[in-house]
Amino acid sequence: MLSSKLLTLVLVVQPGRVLLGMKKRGFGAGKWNGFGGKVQPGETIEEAARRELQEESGLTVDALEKVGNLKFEFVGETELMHVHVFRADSYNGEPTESEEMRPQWFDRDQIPFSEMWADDVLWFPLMFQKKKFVGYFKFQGHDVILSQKLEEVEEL
Ligand code: 6U4
Repeated sequence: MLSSKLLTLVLVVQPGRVLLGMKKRGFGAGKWNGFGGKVQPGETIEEAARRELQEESGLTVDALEKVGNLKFEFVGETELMHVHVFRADSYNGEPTESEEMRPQWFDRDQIPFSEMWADDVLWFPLMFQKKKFVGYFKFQGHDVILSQKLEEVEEL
């Protein structure tokens, strides 16, 4: 049986652009990604999403919209990663580099997918269209997807 670990991921979206962070250390270091991390005991998933966004980018948000539910299996690992994906369309503060992430705005037609997790190119278009989605990706290492399932859903 695979156990699973709860994580969050927040994409801050503005007309024509999205904020990503270069992960400087830890899991996924060297990749551009949204902001997020592990849900701590005693906090809700949304509280964790807000906390991680603030810690890693310096931003706070009023509204977070839940857009995706993604599960990742890594060959050889016994723990699944269950990532709750949120989108924020407005924010407070200025993006600020943290020990973990270096934030940068990217135009929507210049997203650095080749330097991101391989699944992102598949679900970012749904996220931009405010569609909801669920997915399962089986990774070999950190760059190769061996099998995948991704579908749009009405409700999460
Ligand atoms: P700490 O607690 O800082 O040591 P760390 O090992 O750096 O944790 P953490 O908590 O930053 O990891 O969580 C990993 C982040 O990467 C979460 O926001 C989820 C995200 N993530 C993991 N796999 C992903 C994938 N395949 N695609 C994606 N995001 C992924 O877009």
